[in-house]
Amino acid sequence: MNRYEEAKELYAGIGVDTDRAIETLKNIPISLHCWQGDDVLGFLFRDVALSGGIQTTGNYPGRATTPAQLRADLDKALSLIPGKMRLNLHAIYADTDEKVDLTDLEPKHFASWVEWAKARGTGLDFNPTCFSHPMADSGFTISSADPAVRDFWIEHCKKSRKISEYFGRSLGTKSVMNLWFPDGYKDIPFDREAPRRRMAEALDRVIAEKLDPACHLDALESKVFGIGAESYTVASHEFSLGYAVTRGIAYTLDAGHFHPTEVISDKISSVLLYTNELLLHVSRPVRWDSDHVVIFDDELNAIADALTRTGLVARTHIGLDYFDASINRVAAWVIGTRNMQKALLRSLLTPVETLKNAELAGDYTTRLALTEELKSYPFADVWDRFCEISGVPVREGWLGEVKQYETEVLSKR
Ligand code: RNT
Ligand code: ZN
Repeated sequence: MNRYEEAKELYAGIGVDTDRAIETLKNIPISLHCWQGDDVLGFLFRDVALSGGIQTTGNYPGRATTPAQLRADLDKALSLIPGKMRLNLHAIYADTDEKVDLTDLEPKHFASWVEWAKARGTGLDFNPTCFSHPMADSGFTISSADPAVRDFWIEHCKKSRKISEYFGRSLGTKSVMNLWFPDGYKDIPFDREAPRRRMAEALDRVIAEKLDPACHLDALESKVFGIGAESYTVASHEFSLGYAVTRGIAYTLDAGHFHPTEVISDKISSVLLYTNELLLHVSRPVRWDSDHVVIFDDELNAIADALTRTGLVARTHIGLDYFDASINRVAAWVIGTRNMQKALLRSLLTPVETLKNAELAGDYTTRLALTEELKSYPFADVWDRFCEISGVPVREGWLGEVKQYETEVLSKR
């Protein structure tokens, strides 16, 4: 008997069907964030610095500087990741030689991405880019007190929705468009209300046009602080959740956007009582919103548990959001995505009914005993099997391919 067969039997003994877990995992899409490939710089503007209170640190060689390079790197990463994938694009990743500003963007500037996605059978998601632009230099975008600034960003977000809808229509799978605004104050504001009122009004203008819900979904991301916006962020948790609930859009939970000991895994079940859909930005904050590569840690497993035990995974869009420029960027994609999938699989290998019943019966002894014993069940053998049948390298087998790609391609850039 091979390792998988043995694992299958062990799990069957506690009422878990490993084949079924693999089938379920195959159909849970993970949206890969394009911006890990080039340190969130994009291609639309040259010589522009990353702003908005987010930061990449490190200068590992081989950053993608053209759409073709980024697509080659993405293809390499996708060849090493099992399961169903989507690609998450920001507006600054437009593929065009035209000199266009954010307010001029149209679907045609993303046609090459749609071709790329079609050929690979992946969906696309989208984000307006409300940072790294002179119009964001004041620290405010859509909630600015200056109507010219506000209108610029409203227009950009409206144009972005059209691009998102075009993705959804062309690919036959809804594009999730995440709205994130860095707006905030470095020091203590006098008036905390006005910017929030302006943001809500601006957002109402952005989402006023009804788009086909089969093609496009709006989501709003909250944040507690950013570099340079330490004292006040307009789109706080309460602002964003309240807005999403009252306007019937999705809320975005980013793992790094809360106080350091606060976790998003416990928020999922509450948010989805009040919104139809949820977008996750799975990330790893280390002491702050540092956007480290996602590892297989307790919080990642808790996020997976919150999704799979309840069925809430069906109403949740799982996206990744981290950017580490100090290691090989293709490896960063592969490590984080495989970890997300591993956590989902480990969670899917849980005797849900048994544990639910123990809890309902007040048998907390069984709940604790089983949960702890489960931790040493051979989920890794099921994971290896999943990689094998998905035609991607098993265990660290993928690393050699990334190293070779680095030698042959990345190091020559
Ligand atoms: C920033 C937000 C936001 C960005 C991306 C690039 O703190 O997390 O989601 O990371 O849009
Ligand atoms: Zn995010």
